[in-house]
Amino acid sequence: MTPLKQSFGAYSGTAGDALSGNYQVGVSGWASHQGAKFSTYDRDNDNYALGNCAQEDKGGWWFNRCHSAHLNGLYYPSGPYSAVTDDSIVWVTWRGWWYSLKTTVMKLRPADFKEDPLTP
Ligand SMILES: [Ca+2]
Repeated sequence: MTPLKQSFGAYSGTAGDALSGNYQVGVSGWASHQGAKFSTYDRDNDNYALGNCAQEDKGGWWFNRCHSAHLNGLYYPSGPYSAVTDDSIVWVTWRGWWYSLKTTVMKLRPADFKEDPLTP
């Protein structure tokens, strides 16, 4: 089965745009999650030729090489942590790679979603 590619629209919010990789010049080639396929420990669909990001970073995600955001990583109760890889729950533009977030929420909707269903 071919994994589905995800896509997302323009960022808005206060935590920074970790998904697009546009937070720093020159990193979007490996940092952007746009169009990434979902990878798991046994399904390596990322763009990292030397390994499997889902195995290294301990959770399934739409990895590139590997991530700037990873909301399915490990939870380290202390917040700041050290590990072999940045395998925690990460949103790099808010707390960096070495801070494990405590709570995240993902809200998904169809690509053809309309906020006002009466507007064509
Ligand atoms: Ca790989």
